[in-house]
Amino acid sequence: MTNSRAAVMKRATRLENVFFSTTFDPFSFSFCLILGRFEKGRIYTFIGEVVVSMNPYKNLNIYGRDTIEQYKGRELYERPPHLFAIADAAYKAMKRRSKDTCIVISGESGAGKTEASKYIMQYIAAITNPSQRAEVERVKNILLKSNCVLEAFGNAKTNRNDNSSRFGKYMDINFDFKGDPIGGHINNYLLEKSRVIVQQPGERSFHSFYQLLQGGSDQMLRSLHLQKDASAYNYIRAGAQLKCSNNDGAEFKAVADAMKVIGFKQEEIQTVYKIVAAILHLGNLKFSVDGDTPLIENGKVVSVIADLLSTKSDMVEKALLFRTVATGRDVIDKQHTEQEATYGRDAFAKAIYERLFCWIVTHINDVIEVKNYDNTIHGKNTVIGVLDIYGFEIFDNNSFEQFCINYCNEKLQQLFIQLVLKQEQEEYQREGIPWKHIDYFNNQIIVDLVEQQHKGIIAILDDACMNVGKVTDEMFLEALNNKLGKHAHFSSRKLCATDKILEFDRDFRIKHYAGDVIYSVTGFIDKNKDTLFQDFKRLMYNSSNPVLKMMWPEGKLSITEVTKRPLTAATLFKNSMIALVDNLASKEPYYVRCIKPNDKKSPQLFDEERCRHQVEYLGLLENVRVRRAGFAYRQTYEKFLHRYKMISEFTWPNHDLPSDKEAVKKLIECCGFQHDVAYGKTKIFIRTPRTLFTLEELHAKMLVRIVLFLQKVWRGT
Ligand code: AOV
Ligand code: MG
Repeated sequence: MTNSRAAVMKRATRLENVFFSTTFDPFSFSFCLILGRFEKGRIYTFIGEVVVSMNPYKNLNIYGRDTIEQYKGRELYERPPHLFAIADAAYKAMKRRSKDTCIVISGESGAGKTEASKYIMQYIAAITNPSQRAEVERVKNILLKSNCVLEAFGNAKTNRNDNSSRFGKYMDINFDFKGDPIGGHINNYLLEKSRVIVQQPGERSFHSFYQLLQGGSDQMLRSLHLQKDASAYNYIRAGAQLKCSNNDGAEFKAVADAMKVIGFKQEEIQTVYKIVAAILHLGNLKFSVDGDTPLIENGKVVSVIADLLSTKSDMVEKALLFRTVATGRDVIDKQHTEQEATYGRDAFAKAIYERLFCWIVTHINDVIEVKNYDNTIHGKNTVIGVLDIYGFEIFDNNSFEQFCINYCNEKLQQLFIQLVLKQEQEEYQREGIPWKHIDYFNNQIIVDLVEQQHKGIIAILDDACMNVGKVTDEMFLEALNNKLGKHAHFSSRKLCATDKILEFDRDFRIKHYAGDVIYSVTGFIDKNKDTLFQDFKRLMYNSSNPVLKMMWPEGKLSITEVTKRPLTAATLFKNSMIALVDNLASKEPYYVRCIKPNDKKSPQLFDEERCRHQVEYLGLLENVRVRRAGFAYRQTYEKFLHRYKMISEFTWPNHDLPSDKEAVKKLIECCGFQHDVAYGKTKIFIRTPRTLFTLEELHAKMLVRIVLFLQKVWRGT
C-alpha cells in the first residue's frame, strides 16, 4: 500500500469511527465537524457526496495549481474535502459514464455561492484540454471572462453581501468526447431591476454604474455627458452608499477587457455604456405641472438622452409625456399626469437596463454556443451544469423581489430533499433493504403555498392583476387574507405587545424553510404587471443604433395591432423555476451547501447561533442521519461484478453461480466483508467507504499481477 493510500485509509477509518459509532449525535457531529474544521482553516466538509462550505471571508491559498493537481482524477474520498473534489467527481461522472451532471450551489446571501461557482469553473478549465487545442482554449477563456462581465451588470452591494448576485445564473458547459469544453450556454433568471431606480439605505445600484463613473476616461465621460461624482445621479444615490469594497475603477477596465475577449465589437461596447449613461440622465429628469399639463423642467437632459439612444429629442419627450392609445379606429395621444410620467420614466429606465443585461447574456451565448458538432460523437455532447443563484435573503424591507428570490430557494431546497433525502430512502425501500424511515421537514407545503394553480400566492396576485379597473396592493392583501388566512405558513396578522391580534397593515408573512420573512405588499401589483408603455418600445425600435433596435423587436408593432396580454413577472419566474428544476433533476446532481459564519463579513467571527440555524434549515442534520444509517455506495450486481470479479477465483474470469447476485455474495464473503453490505433486489449496498477502498486496493493489486503475468507470457518466460 502506498503512503498516500495508507493515509486515505486512516482518514476513512477515523471518520467512520465517529460517523458510524453507536453514541452518534448527528447534530453535534455535523456541527462540531464543520466548526472544528473551520477553526483550523479547513472550510470544506463532506457529508456523503455533499460538500459543506463555510465562507472564510479571507483569501486562502487553497485554489492554486498545486491544489488542482492534488485533486485531478482522484476519487472523492482520496483527498481532504474540497470544492475541487466535487468538481472532479462531476467531471469524472460526465466523462467516464457519459452522464450529464450538474453542481447545485446553495446557501443564503453572502454564504459564498458565486465564489464557489467561479472556483469550480476554474478547476474544470485547468484540468481540461491537455493538448492545448486553440478552439477549446477560446471557449474556456470566454466562459471564465463571462463571470466578470455578468457580475458588473448583474451584481450589487446589498446589506448582506458587497457583491450580491441580483440575478440567477445557470451555466451549461458542453464537452466533446475527449472531455474538453467546446461550448456553453447561460440561462439567466429574473434580474432585480427595481434596483436601477432605487436602493435601500446602505445599498448600491448595479456595479456597472459606479464602475463607469470611476473607471471611464475623462474623454469617455465627456462624450457621455457624465461627471465623475456618483452623488450627482438620483437613481444611484438612493442608498446613500456610493463606495464598495471592490475597486470600481480597476473593475471597469477588467470588464472592458473581458468584453473585448468575448468578442463584443467596439461599437457594441460603446452602446452598452451609452445605455448605462442614458439611465443615469433619465433619473435626473424633472417633471413639473403647468395646470394639468406635465412638463419637463430640464429639457437639455432630454436632448442628451436622445443623443445617447440615437433618437430624436422630440420623440423622447413625447414618449415621456404622452401615451398613444387606440380608441376604436382612432388613435389619440393621451397626456400623462405627473405621476404617470414619473412612473413611465422609471419603467423605461428599468426596462432598458434589463434588456441590456439580457442582450449581454445572449451575446455571450452566441459566441460560446456549440457550433462544430464534428467534435462530438454523432452530434452528442455531454454537459456539466453549474447553478449559482441569489441566496435566501431577509432585509428590513422585503418586497416582490425577495418574494421571488426566496421562492426560488424553496424550489432548490425541495430538489435537495427530493434527490438526497427522499429518493435515497425510497431506493432502500424499493430494493427491499430493511430501513427505518428518517423524518425531515418537507418544504413542499411552502412551495405549494407560492406556486399552486388557482390557490397559491402567485395565482392570487395574477388574479388581482387581471382585474379591469383599479386594483390596489391592499386589495391583493385582502384577497390573500381571505384565501390563505388559515394556512400554517402564511400570516397577515401579528401579535402586538398586549397579545392582541392585529392585521398587518400592508404586510404578510411567510414561514419559509430558512426563517420567517415579512413582505411589504407595496408595489406587488405594479411589479407583477411590469407595464411598459408601448411608446417606449417603439421609440427604441426606431433608434438609428442597430444594437438598440435589435433589443426591442416588439417595437415594430403599430398601435392598432393587438398584442396578447403578456404573462406576469411572477408567472414567468415561476415557469422558469419549474423548467430549471426539471432540468437539474434530469442530470446527476452534486451539491455544495454554503454556510455564512457571521453577518459582519468577518474572517474571525463564528456566530454559533447563525451557523446552527443554517445547518438545521439546510437539512444537513437529516442528510447526516440518512448517510449514517444508509450506505455510502451502491451498484447493480452486473456492474459491480464487471469491476471486481477478478478479485475472486469464484468469479474470475466467469462465474457458474445461478445469478450475478449469488456471485457477488460469494465474492464479498471471500473478502470477509459480509457484515458491511446489504443485498437489494438489483443492487449491492456497501455501508462504509473503507470497504470500497479495500476492494479498490485488491482490484489494483490484481491488475498489477495480471499485467506482470501477461508480460511473462509475452516474453515466453
Ligand atoms: P453568495 O453568492 O452566496 O451571495 P459570494 O460568493 O458573493 O456570496 O461571497 C460573498 C463574499 O464572501 C465574497 O465577495 C468574498 O469576499 C467572500 N468569500 C466567499 N467565498 C470565499 C472563499 N472561498 N474564499 C475567500 N472569500 C470568500 V448572494 O449572490 O448575495 O446570495 O445573492
Ligand atoms: Mg452570488
